[in-house]
Amino acid sequence: MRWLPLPRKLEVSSERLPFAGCHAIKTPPQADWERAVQPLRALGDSYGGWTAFVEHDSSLASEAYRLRVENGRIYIHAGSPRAAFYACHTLLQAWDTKSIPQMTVDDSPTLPWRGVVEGFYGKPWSHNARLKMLDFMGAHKMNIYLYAPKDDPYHRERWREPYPDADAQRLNELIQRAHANFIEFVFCISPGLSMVYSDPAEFERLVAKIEAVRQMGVRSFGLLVDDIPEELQHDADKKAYTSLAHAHADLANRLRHWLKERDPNAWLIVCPTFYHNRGEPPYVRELGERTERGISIMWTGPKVVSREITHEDAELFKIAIQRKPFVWDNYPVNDYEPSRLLMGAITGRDAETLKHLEALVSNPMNQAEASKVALGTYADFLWNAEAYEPGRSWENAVAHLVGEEALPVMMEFCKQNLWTRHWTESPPEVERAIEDWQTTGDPEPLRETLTALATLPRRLKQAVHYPELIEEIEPWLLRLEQISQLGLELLDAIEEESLRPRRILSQLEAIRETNEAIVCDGWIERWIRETVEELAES
Ligand code: LTM
Repeated sequence: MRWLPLPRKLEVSSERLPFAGCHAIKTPPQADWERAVQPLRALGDSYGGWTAFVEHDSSLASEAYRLRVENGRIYIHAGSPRAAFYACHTLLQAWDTKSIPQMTVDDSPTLPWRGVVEGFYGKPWSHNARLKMLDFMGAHKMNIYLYAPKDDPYHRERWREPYPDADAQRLNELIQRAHANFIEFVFCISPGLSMVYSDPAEFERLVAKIEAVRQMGVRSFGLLVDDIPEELQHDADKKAYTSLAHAHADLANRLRHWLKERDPNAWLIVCPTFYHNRGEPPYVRELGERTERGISIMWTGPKVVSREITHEDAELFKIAIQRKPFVWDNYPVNDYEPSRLLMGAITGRDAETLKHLEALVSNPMNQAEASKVALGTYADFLWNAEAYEPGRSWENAVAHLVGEEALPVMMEFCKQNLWTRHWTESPPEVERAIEDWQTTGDPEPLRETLTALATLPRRLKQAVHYPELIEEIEPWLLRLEQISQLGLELLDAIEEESLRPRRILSQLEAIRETNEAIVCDGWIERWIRETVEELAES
């Protein structure tokens, strides 16, 4: 069984029982419980006589559940409908389409809020990709999605304007899909590039935009003032406020009051202008001081892209803002280096860090499907951080994405795509093969490595039956094939003493010009250039 996330306590018998669905599912009467068992209901009725008994257990924490599978009977005790929904997904992970094992599970999450912020620059996800992402999140026990694509004009540049009807309808569909998956949908707005914070008419425009989304059933909103000028811009604001933090806190407090008057369960989350530090900037302290305690404050860790977020970092920021930070985690986002993919597991955070956080949301890549490798590992880490093992989680996330048969070849691909300038890992395997060739002069091991890389795209396309994923990673597959082939040509030319340096270098240039994707952290390109230049000189 490949658990993602790994349940906290689990006893699974080796005996499997034939199972193809339930003929009866007994739930508490409220509609939310019926929604919770939809994953089980979707299997259809079986003639095997299985019955599921789903009960609310108020002694359990809100997302905690107990699941027991016996022959013919499934018992779910859940702290809430969402917890029952998670129990159903745990059951589905144990199901191989024919049978399930007898088992007992006792489960609950490490962190209360776990999810995704679609908060990157560049091409936003398609509507369909978003719908699928919400299903993926629900199935992996993630419970919060922040809608904040920087390049949705109505989110940022044109924040004052209402969404056109077609966009509003799509937004509504997303909200309903989030609801079906027990995901908190947070609509974010970024007015900071142009808003006159002190102008009441501007506030009215902001809340008019928010009201339209509230009417669709949303109660949670994000006020994002990241990546805007670090000083007040408008004369009226300079007169009304003593600082940028003063203006942001005043706006956030007013907006929260407005929201709470309409819905006591409303939630406001603010992303500040200084969002990466250890709480040192006066802005952060002032914002913490002035914003009401119920408002959440986001943080990306000590850096914009934080390779590590330690519990000491989190504690310092927590003290500065006088509440637990809501982490906007910039991994596996690749908008700052779109030539790269980040296909690894999340590392550099641990269970101790999570103790100081209110929430953690991952900001993913422009490639929604490919992001699900890292996101699968986030789902695992955030649910059961105490047992998190990045290597195991990585394999499980890849297996969940492409299936067991394609796992080895997809892992091979992932291992060639782990680096950006902010996200360091140990060098790719090909680097060792290059070094060995340089010290021993034996071309065979390097030839073998390059051949494996050159054939990887073909092998992967044969094994992975997932058109949306293949389409997203196509430039990286092409680059892998092209550059490894050129490396092999170089090895042949050296061996045959027929090297034509200009030809190799112009081929290298042609690859670069036609395809910006970078694989293996660019090691093969560097090796080809340096080797050709050295040989041409000598
Ligand atoms: O991280 C934050 C809060 N804002 C932006 C993101 O929109 C962007 O995706 C990341 C990565 O480039 N960096 C930011 O500063």
